[in-house]
Amino acid sequence: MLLENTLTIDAAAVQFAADVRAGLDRPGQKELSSKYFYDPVGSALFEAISVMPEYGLTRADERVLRQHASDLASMVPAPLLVCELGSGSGKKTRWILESLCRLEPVSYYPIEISPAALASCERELAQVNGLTVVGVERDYLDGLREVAARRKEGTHLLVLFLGSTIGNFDSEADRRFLQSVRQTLVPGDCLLLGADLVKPLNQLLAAYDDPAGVTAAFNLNILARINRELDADFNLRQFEHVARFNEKTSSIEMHLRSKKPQTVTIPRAEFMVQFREGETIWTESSHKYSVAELKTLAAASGFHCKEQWIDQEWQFAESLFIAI
Ligand code: AVI
Repeated sequence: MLLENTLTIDAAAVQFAADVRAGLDRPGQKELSSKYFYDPVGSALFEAISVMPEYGLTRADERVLRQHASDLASMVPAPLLVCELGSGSGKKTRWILESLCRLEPVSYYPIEISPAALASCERELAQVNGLTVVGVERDYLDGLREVAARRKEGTHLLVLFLGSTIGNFDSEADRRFLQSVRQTLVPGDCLLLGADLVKPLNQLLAAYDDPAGVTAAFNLNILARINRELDADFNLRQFEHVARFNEKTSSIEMHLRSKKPQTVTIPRAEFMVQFREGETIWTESSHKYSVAELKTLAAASGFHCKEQWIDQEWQFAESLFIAI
């Protein structure tokens, strides 16, 4: 067992090194995948971002779920298994689960690769009456397939994909991902998708470049992580956080800009990389949807959009998709 764990950790480190090398070795735009933001430091910084006054996304997500949880509960079929892609802290999911449990007992399967996140979600939801929580330590699609395989005949699935994580997928990858989700479902199963909507530019830029520098620290931490895990020698003070809106793709892009010409060594990736002054590493895209685009996305991935609840304070949509 110990050996198996060690191998898993090593495999993740090897993958991280390979991805860092491939991303920084690209001709043209250098890239690092935003999935590598979320080590323990990055996850804590993301928690801090989500309470920043400039970043309304997380609060909007929670507000819509709280306001419309009982509407949702009345629209989904029973009996039901609930699974969530990414357990988060479990805080906002509580509203939905409590409403569902008022109607009948519910089994809830948070799917998450981080055992620490699963444990805190289980703690958060332990007191909900009528709820059984079964953590699934897998990536999203493998975990979903596993839960789908466990369901009894006649039981429907409600898949939760909240927090606008869908917006961090590469362009077109959102549709491909939802198509893969759809393939694990049967007609009548449901997907509740949380997605951030397009909003005024000044509001978006402040959300991704807050004056206290929390988002900058979140972005720079990816370089600190490469230093910690791959023995690299990035000097974080020689890079700066950049957030800009790409009108064509309707996305906020985060980059790290090199303040001067420099060379960085990454021993565990057996790699050395040079930066020109002003050159950037593209670290994240956060797509901002329109309401109509979400309906089109549903249709393109095998769903019908049955209902949309929109937060008016911070344009954010919770869409209920039904598998057709
Ligand atoms: C997790 N995800 C939806 C966040 C977003 O807004 O795209 C990640 C984030 N990046 C910067 N701030 C927050």
